[in-house]
Amino acid sequence: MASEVAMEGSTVAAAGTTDAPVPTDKQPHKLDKKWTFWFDNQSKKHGAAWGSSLRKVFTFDTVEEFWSLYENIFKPSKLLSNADFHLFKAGVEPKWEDPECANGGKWTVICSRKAILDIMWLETLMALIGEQFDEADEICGVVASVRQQRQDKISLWTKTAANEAAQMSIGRKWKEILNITDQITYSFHDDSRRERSGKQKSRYNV
Ligand code: MGP
Repeated sequence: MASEVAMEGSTVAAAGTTDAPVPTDKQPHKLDKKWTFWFDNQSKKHGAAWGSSLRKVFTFDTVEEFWSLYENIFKPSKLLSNADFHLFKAGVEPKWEDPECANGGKWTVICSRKAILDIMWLETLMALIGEQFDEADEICGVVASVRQQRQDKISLWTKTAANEAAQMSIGRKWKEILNITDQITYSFHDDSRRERSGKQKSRYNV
């Protein structure tokens, strides 16, 4: 029979039992929601349809899983050119076509140096899983894009592009989190979908 002893506020079972409860201080720290990492290596798909190399990597909902994933694989500076990393809310696909993203848009920060790209990526990931945005329901996810001919960038995708107040609040908060003063711009997915020229019309600035 399992005998239990209290140790520093946690409950542990005596050795020799098979159904020992996990000490509370060893239990994983649950996040508010589930998140999914995605990866897209576009460099391998010359001529292939957009999205054909987009892969779901892992869905997690604890702090411990996040750090283990981050430490092992997720550094955008190590990506080859034309590759993207995504962290999106579980159930939301990082595509304009996803119902949560269809009427949305994105704030974009240009990263001039790889070291800055890594720092901004990590700061943004922690802000998302740590629910630091007041308008958290508006956020779909974040994408780090490494581009050969252009500068690398990080884009924060949101849900309701037409809701200017919400987007401005998110843009301001993101700049604060990244500790940047340069202007950042918000574009609508609808415009990107229509134009497809590589030129992004900026709708809001902050
Ligand atoms: P991109 O990868 O978002 O931008 O979109 P990139 O490569 O950094 O270049 P930019 O200068 O356009 O910012 C590049 C192209 O990929 C788009 O013009 C679309 O043709 C296609 N594409 C990108 N996204 C995010 C989508 C998407 O969600 N759905 C579809 N169908 N095509 C997309």
